[in-house]
Amino acid sequence: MLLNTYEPWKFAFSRENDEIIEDSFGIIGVPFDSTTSYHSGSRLGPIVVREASFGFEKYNTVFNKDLTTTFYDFGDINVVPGNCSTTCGIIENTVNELLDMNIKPIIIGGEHSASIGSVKALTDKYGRLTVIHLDAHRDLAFDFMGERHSHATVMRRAHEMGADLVQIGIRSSSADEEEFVKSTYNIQTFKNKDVHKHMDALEYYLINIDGPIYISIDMDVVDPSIAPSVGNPTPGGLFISEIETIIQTLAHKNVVGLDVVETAADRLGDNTAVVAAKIIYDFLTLIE
Ligand SMILES: [Mn+2]
Repeated sequence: MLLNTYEPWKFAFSRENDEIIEDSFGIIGVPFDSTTSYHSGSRLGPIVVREASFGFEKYNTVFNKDLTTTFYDFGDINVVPGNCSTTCGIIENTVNELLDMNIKPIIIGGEHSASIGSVKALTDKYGRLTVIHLDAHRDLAFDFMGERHSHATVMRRAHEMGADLVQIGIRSSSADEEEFVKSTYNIQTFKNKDVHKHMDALEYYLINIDGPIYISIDMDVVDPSIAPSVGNPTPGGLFISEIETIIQTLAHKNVVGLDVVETAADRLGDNTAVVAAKIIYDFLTLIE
């Protein structure tokens, strides 16, 4: 009998984790979408993104490079449905466990609030982070309908933890969020059209960042014609080649963690899941 069984519960090309090699990367899934305000469904993101990862080949032809980075897939965390702050605490604890093993986290969401837990753990370890935030939205509300732990407040919480923010692909925000950005000195913005027309300026800015970097990618930063299955689809988004350039630029920097969140797909082979998997695959191919 000849059987070929792939493991869609683990990201393609991930290593068995019976023997951990330090200074590597560890994937964790966060199947949680309790504060989603529009399209729900991102709790299934970790499954569909992992499954989509099996569509890629180990040699990354775009970058002429083999995927040789050591990384593990530790599975999904146990979320507490309906309780965002407790779930963020579990994410923080899990990321701390990875950091104790000298493993850098890659989180597959799930709603964007997952970043609150990982940014907290990484800030405790490294001190002040620069968070490179790719998103259609600023996510800078102080609270969302009274909730401080929410997918709409995540970057405000990161800012409170001392992070410098670089927001890329922005094309939707509130007047309060714009006022907040003006009132503070350490939030840099590259709106969608800045990326389309002035990629060289963005690359120059990213290359010159010092210190530890955390990358947080809300899949709604991508144009909805390419990645429609997200919580809040917003027209006018980035294209694949632009995301590739941004990842390639950051791969030379001190990136201490990545999350790719808000994939709200419930179907294998979904476009958005494929794009999310490609972003993680490109990152793992390029990171040094
Ligand atoms: Mn968003």
